[in-house]
Amino acid sequence: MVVDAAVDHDLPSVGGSLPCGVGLGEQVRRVRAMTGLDLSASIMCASLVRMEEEICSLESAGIDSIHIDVMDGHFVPNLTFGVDMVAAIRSLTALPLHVHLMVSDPGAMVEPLARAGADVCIFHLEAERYPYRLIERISALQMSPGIALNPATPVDTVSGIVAPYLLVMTVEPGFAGQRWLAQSAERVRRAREVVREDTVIGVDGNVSQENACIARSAGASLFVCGTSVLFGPGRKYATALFELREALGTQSPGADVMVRRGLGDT
Ligand code: S6P
Ligand code: MG
Repeated sequence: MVVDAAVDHDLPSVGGSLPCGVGLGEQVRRVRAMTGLDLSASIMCASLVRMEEEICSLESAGIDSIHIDVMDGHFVPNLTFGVDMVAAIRSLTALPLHVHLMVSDPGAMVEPLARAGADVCIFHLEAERYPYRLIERISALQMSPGIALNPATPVDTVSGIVAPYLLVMTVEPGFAGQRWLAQSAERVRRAREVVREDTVIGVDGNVSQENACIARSAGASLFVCGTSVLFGPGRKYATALFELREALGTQSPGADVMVRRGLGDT
């Protein structure tokens, strides 16, 4: 099945009535177009009591998108944000909002999320019996659909599904601050082989600079930045993002897969 799901979410020009209008919209758009990288801030790792300030700082530091983890205490043993938080963040920034749904009934949330202003809506394959239908519904709501895979779910299960985003979980979902699972690089490599070339593959969980580079050469281009690379005492967002972009710039995108297919330099 082919769903023409890739909604082109042009970044609106930042400014106007948005509190975080720091005028970086064009610059961010250019950098993204040049590098093809998407550094996405996992906002559950930011200071929750200073959300407006945090969003503004991330935006002025040049983050590409905001990753919002929605949990229901059922699909994962934790609770985080709901639709109202997505709407609140939408009122602060024009950056793309990626919502990662870790809930048992993702279908029940897609209309409210679209109304709240989400741009990308990622649901877990393990939670949805009818993923083809849900992808179509999300697309019809003018959001870009994405599928997330738990570490234990075989990557080949997504081979027939077409969605603009595939999020490979590199830890068990539910909490920040966990350890990268060793099979993650191989899973990204395999994902790069089984999904369409234009599907953006993301990694989520313990994305340190080192792990991001491993994932980059395996074929990932979206990096969910949490406590491992962006948030933490004494870390400056602009410096962390600059260093991560520099490190990723030295990796050949998808080099591992090219080598495996006999198309690489070596
Ligand atoms: C966890 C959630 C993630 C985390 C992020 C934390 O289930 O989906 O988005 O917030 O991975 O990053 P880190 O670097 O603390 O593991
Ligand atoms: Mg997440």
